[in-house]
Amino acid sequence: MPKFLGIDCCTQRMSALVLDTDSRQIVATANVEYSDLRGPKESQDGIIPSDNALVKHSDPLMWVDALDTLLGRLQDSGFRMREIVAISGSAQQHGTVYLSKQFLSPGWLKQDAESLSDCVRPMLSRQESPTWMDSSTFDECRAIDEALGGEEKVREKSGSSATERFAAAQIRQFAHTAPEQYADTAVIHLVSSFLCSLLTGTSTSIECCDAAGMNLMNLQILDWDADLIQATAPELQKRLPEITPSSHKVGTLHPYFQRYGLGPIPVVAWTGDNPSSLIGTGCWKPGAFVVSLGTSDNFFTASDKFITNPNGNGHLFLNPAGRYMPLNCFKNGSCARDFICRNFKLSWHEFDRDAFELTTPGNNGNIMLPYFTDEITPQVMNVGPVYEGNSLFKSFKDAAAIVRALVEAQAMTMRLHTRWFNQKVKTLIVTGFGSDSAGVCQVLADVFGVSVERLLNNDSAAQGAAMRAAHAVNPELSWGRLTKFFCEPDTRRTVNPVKQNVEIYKELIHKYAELEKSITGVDYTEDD
Ligand code: XUL
Repeated sequence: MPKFLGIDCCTQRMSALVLDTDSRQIVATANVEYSDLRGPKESQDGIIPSDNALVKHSDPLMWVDALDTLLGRLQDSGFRMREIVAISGSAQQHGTVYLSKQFLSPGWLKQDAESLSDCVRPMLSRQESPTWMDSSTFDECRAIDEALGGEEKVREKSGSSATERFAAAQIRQFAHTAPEQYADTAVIHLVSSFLCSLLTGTSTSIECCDAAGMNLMNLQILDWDADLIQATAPELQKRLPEITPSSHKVGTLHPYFQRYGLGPIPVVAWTGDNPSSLIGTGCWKPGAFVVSLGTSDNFFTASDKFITNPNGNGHLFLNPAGRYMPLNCFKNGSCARDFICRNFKLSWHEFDRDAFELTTPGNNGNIMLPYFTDEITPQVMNVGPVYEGNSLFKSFKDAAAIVRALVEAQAMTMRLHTRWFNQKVKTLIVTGFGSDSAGVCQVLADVFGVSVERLLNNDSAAQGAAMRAAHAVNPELSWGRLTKFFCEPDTRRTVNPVKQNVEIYKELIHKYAELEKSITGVDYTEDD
């Protein structure tokens, strides 16, 4: 019976999941929290501590060690690894890994090596990888805009305005601040293509949907864009791998992985976590909308049209099933939810259930802007939540009111800033580890005025990776069939909107937009 392995490398953990396309079931899973790992530099939730709050780098060897540990744990779970017939993966988008010329010649991964990191360590031309959380590249973005003749020109080509957390700005900063290390860099990978390369033991190409999040690819020609490359860094073209279609088999699993009981199976190109979730939730056809509540919150859908947001918030990526994928990323997602839990010593259960029982929709007029760290949508660099409401609330003492204010704000900002998708939202599919919360799902249903559905499995990125592996090696496993097998909603957990609450939020969203304008100085309601 054919089994397909999908791996997802997210900000705080790496997970694996095996799909059986005959029994239509998940037959094995494994997880590694980066905080469990010994070895990598001291990291906070996968991020290296820095004095500059805008700098968010990770140790690439942490991901490398996580891959070894993850496969070991999957094998230790007793699952028969030999039954796996293909493998693919996904990773946090936008982050970059810098490697020396040795990475380009085959032979660096030895079958009998002690560990993957022993082989990779000597080839890192930069010890740290900037991640999607990094926002230290404002100046680099403006320089790229200027070189192209305006931010709209960058957007027309790449689907996004020059964006702080994207690969181009990260590379430009590195090339300018560390020219010698840049000169020693022979190849620059995304996190996804780097991890995929470890599986084959060769430097693989970059998958097109994840390449779309770099500000370097031209979405019309589906190839690197000469002007964007020129604006980013000297001699960058020769440092970039080729771009490959999403279902491309990039190679065969290296014999190093025999130690985990895996045979010489096809490795399918890895993509970004969000494009992978688009597949893993079964929302690859226009009409279905996904809210992914992970480290960040993301709102995305499939689209047949090339659309971008004139006000610059939001991105157009590619859909692994073909055409496009508009997306907005809200950085404060679980960072803000976790902050409130820690600050008020609330368990997730108290956050999720008690807080919503103790308060009412609309929160008696108490609203908040949810910026506990700098925000991507809308762009806010000044950190610190902003409140409007009664004095008890302002003094930051009423935990239940704060929880509701945060969750209502997160849902309203999502609604406000995704209107540029220009599609009517009929249902929301909510996924990611935050999707377990009935309270959060009810607020989303009421703010959007539509039903919220959840799937049986909320690790949709790893599931999407396994589905992509299956589709690539057996085209008879069409997207439609795979969706039917693995993405049926769990109807017992569907949350329907409450009419009275929908009316409350229709009013409240205007007040929220006003409060937001008082901070950003921009009236996003006009052009969103
Ligand atoms: C999307 C984004 C994040 C990362 C991390 O643009 O930056 O969702 O992919 O998950």
